[in-house]
Amino acid sequence: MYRLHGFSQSGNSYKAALMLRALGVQWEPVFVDYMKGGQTREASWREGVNEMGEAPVLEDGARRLSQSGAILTYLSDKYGRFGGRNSDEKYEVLRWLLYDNHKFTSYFATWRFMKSFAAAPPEPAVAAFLKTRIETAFGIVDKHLAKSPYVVGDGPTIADISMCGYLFFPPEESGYDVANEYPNIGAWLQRIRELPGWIEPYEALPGERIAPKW
Ligand SMILES: N[C@@H](CCC(=O)N[C@@H](CS)C(=O)NCC(=O)O)C(=O)O
Repeated sequence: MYRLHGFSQSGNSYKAALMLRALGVQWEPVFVDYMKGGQTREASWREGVNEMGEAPVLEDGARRLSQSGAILTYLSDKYGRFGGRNSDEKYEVLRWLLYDNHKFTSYFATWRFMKSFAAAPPEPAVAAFLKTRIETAFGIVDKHLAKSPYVVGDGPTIADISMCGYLFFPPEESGYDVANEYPNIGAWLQRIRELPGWIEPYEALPGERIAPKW
């Protein structure tokens, strides 16, 4: 039985939850009270769960892994699924995982957090910077998906599971209706929705729903 430390607002945790569900393996969530309790900042949590102070964390027996990209890669290697069909595809998957963590998920997740959940609204200059970075990355991915049904090759991989992690949250949380503004991303999200085990992010992991603040 795997244990996944995470919470419902966390798209990075959702990536790991989607993978566990796509694999059809047994797992249980461990709620991380990040939104109200700031649990990941506690010294005891960092010592006992993840020194990086981040969710998700996956426990597989005595093994403990953080970083959604490492978790996805570990599970993909363990079950021989969603990793690409050959060595060329495997490196393509790694290439998109790195792009996702740096440019695609990270600016968007930061922006959504500031817009919906932070204590104060984002400064205009910060908002402008993040929005430029988001829209550039979304444009690149939309163009890529015009020529390919999935991020790598013609079947789903952990690159898809990683990159979709924040895109199923309600548009009002980010102010972007991504599926409509970027049609190839929209069509790809529909394909992902049809994968076995797919679930809405707020159904995947525990955590009280919080209305957007700004
Ligand atoms: N690159 C990491 C990012 C993880 C991450 O930023 N997690 C957020 C929740 S979605 C977190 O725990 N943030 C705590 C903090 O930044 O203090 C991953 O993919 O797992």
